[in-house]
Amino acid sequence: MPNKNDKNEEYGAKQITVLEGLEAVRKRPGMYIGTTGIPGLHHLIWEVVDNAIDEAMAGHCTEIDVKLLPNNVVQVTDNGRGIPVDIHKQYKVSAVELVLTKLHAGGKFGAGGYKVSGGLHGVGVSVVNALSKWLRVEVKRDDKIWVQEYIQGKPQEKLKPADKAKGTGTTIIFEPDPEIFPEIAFEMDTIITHLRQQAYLTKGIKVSIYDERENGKEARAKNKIYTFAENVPAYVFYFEGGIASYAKYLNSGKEVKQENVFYIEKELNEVGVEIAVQYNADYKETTFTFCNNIWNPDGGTHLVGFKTSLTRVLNTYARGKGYLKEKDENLTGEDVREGLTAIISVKVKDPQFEGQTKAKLGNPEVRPAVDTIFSETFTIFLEEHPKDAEKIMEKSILAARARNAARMARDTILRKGVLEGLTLPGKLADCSSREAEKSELYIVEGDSAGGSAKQGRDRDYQAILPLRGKILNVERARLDKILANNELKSLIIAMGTNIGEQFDITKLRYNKIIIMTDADVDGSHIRTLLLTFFYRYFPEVITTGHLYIAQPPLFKVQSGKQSKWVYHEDQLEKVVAEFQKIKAENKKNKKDEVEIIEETVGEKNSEENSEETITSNIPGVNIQRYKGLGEMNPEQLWETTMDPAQRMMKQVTVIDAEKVNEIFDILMGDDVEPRKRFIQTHAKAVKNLDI
Ligand code: 0RA
Repeated sequence: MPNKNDKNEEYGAKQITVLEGLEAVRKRPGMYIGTTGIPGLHHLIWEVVDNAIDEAMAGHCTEIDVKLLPNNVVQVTDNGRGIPVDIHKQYKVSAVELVLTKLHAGGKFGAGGYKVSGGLHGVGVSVVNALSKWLRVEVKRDDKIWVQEYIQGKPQEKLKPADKAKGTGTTIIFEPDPEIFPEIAFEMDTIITHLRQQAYLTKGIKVSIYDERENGKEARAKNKIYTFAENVPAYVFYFEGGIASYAKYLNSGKEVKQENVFYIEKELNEVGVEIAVQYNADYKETTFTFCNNIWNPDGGTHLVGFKTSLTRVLNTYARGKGYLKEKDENLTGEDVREGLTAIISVKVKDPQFEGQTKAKLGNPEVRPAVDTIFSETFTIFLEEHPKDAEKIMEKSILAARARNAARMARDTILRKGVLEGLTLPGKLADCSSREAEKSELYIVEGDSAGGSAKQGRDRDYQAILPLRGKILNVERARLDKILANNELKSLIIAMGTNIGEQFDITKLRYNKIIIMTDADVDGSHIRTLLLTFFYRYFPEVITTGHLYIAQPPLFKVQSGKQSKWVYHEDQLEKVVAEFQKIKAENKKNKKDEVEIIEETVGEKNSEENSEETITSNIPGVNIQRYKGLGEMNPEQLWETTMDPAQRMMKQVTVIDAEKVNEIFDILMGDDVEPRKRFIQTHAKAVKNLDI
């Protein structure tokens, strides 16, 4: 630990502005690391590692060690050149101190080359220093080891040589400042995932991760995957093949359609381009784009260049080799991207990111660079690997055929007017109002609940559409199949908006569309299927705020003549406690009478509905669990779930469309593995799983 009483050196005017810069970071950390929550905390590690990766990209570093130590201390060591130790002429302090105290100072010294900095992170190690309770830097250079310590960004002494040492490298040890970060809890999984990705993107780098926290052993034992020995890395990542290994990793467990992974690394007009491609037998496309090792989830100019090039090259090849005849249409971008796994990683000098989340690359020079390099080299690849080329061709042409067949089917169906002018489905109990503004459509699971809802509703403005059993999983189904499904067809007709190209939101017949399913596993499955259906085919119904999920109660708590509906697991305890209090008060007032009532109610319930009644620890307070809508009579259903004055509803929003999409893919797509993994990792969050 640094000593607070050490006399600081005299600072020149420039050095003072430097420290004011770090004060600004401490005042508004969010501006520099996004958030002071858990992601921001991990950001500190990424920042230090980024600097080591910069050294690796410049060809000077081969190993990075990341250690989690006791008391929230993190240590990152690299074998790069070491931060320069000489005194900077202008600032009159060591370069080490400048790098650690001046915002964005790192790049000043670099002899050209690409920097990770300038992207989403890339704020510089000085930000880590500013946000650390203390930080120690050790630099091996000039056969010495140089050391300096800081407290909240302020140097405690000058940089000093401490010992003799061979080789070069930098170690940064820091403890995030609890004054800045309300919670300090590093997550091994987050660190592993990020560093694995960085290792893939930096060919030949060896990244080792150690967990040496006090509770590290325990955490490792619990997770089973980490090693038990001290000083042995929990994980080591080293990928000779770089992103080619990454593509293989993404395709592991899948049937691949290409024996040889396509891989190229080349530079054109100062843009470094690295691309890996391997097709698999799925329908889905998996493309990851990076600029200077920063993931760009929204793509950008590199993605556009790649897509155009891929479509053009495969069409040229298909025509040249006779896979496509003169009369045939060109393959579309979507055709050639079915089952594609691709990694596109570019390095540019001055990266520009666009969009609200800075997730999209904007540099215009990147597009032609990627296009040219990929076109030239992928054409050669196809010529040199005719078997792989044939498989890619077969796959793309099959996709094109399926697309045409679906379009033709849809055209005929739409021409025949499957939806237009059709009378409302018989199962629909429509409301009397014709004013969409005040009308509501309840989509109800099962006929029996549908019956209760029909009886319980206000028929003036509430319509009921019962759905029988499980509806079609629309994730993989094409439009023609959806239109042939009676449950979904009824729903589309009832909504009145039509579907696909004919969709028109202004024709929506109800202001609120409310999904009402049971509070069990089946119910949540049907709800997910319906959400997928809306998300894929009626996103506008969601974005314009018309889709809702009804919230039927989970329990009824009863004591004597009083009862209360409970809608959330968390509220149960509170409500039971309330009843206990009331009961105690009643007891005080009219002791005998209450006791008699208790006994009758308790007995009656347990006889009638023995399975559903959970007797609470408090005698005379009954908790009844409601598993299905069908267990409520029409009046109860109205009172608890449908009456606008009392009901609870969740409005469905697409806050993070990407995320919803991903979860839908995982839960509804073809791959069983990710679904299993998702369910396993989220299983803990599901209380009272009802199987
Ligand atoms: C400035 C200039 C040079 C390297 C570095 C900074 C550097 C910073 C960090 C942070 C963690 N590890 C690091 N490794 C290097 C270039 C050095 C030279 O030209 O000799």
